[in-house]
Amino acid sequence: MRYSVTAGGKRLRSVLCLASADAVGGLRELAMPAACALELIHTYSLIHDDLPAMDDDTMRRGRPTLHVVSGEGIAILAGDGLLTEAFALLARAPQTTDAVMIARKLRVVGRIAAAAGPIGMVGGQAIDLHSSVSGPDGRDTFPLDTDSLRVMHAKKTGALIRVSAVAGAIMGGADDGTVEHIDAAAAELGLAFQIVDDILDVEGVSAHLGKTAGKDVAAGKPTYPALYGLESARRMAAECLERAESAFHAANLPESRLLQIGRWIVQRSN
Ligand code: GRG
Repeated sequence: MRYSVTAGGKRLRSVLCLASADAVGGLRELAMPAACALELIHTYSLIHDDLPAMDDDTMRRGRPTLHVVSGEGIAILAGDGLLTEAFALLARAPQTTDAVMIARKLRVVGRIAAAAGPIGMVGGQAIDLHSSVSGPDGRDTFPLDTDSLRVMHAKKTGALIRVSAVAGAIMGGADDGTVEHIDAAAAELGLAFQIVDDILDVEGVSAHLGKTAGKDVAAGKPTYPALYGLESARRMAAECLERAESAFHAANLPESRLLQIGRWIVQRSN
């Protein structure tokens, strides 16, 4: 667990969570347990995604993947441990007897569980696997069209990014309307992140990415550059940022770190 969590990574989900708490005028320390729990869940998903039964990768965060170093059994257990520990952390911190804070914590637990589980990340990963791997019964794969690709990404990577901003806003004490505007904006940032990740997979160098570049193309996976071309994919990411900006305006948060993070996500592909 420690090997993978301390390997680095951009900490995007944690930073989004803390920036969101800041943006709504909340105390950052109240959002810190959720920020850490989100990183634990994200790291678990990467460990399991890299397993031979899934994406089968040997390099992650600039290091050999966990199953290469410690074996598949330990990699599966490390992922299970990180996921479970994330919810233990959400339950125990911040420690409080205040009814308002307990209610915030419960909402955050429910939303993170939904985002990480079968209607979110796990479901998206299942769609991805089903579309790219023949089943044990030898049945053919089904290729994703552009709409299904969007839904798959919204669940697989978008849901956790989205809930990161939402969790920070809830722990920071935002009202329901603000939380929903932040949710809408973060959905756009999640899509932009995926589009940019696809662009970097085409253009990036493994040493810079910390993972194997060019894998999606080699595997014949439908990606945004493959479906729309590089320039259109870049434009689509920029349009996501514009829509996110409108949602932040609607939330009365026109200039916050959240928007700066959005700009950073999109600029990575330029
Ligand atoms: C195994 C249930 C289960 C889910 C796995 C997130 C995921 C689902 C798979 C990751 C596959 C992948 C490489 C998707 C592209 C976008 C993405 C999530 C990249 C990794 O996130 P970063 O770039 O990683 O934020 P760091 O290492 O910086 O934290």
